[in-house]
Amino acid sequence: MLTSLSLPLPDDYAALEPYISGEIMELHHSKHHQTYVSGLNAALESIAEAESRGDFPRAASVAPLLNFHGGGHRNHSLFWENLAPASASGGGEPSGSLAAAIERNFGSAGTLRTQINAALAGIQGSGWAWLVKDKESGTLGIVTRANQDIVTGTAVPLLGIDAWEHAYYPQYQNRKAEYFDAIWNVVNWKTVAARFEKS
Ligand code: MN3
Repeated sequence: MLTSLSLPLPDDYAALEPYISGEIMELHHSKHHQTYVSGLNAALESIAEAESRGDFPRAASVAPLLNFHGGGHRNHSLFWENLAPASASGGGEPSGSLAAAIERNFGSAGTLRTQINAALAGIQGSGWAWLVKDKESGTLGIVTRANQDIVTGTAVPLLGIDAWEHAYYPQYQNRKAEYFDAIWNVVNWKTVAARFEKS
């Protein structure tokens, strides 16, 4: 049972400034992500309780909550690891075999950024854009997911960008394209490369 969160970033919520404000990071992690964890715990408890009574229709009815909160927890856990202060591992360009794969699949890292930003801009409502690697073909691609739906199947998520309003609104308001541009300054390519190598 999940009861607490860990954040693999410095405890300093302001570490990603000026690109992502400390106010956003604190709200996003300590309130929004916590809500998904709490919701996931509640859903798991409801399912266990219903199953213990043999009430399987009730257990099944909780599935959408499990999907939403479980997805929210998973997506944010991956997202935090994708970020690092610009003064540390954030920003710059991918290197090594990841860089070669990006060039092969997209032409350049710049083109990849442009294509992910276009995918993010095309999301209607809340959702995510992901750089993924297909486990079978090794091909890289860009996918979007609505709400907190997760990447599944043979696609392995390497880099996720949160396009929910809570990820940018206090700082960027309606200028979400500025957030999509700015976040590249704090993308931790080392994490992306590690996931690429492992997949
Ligand atoms: Mn979020």
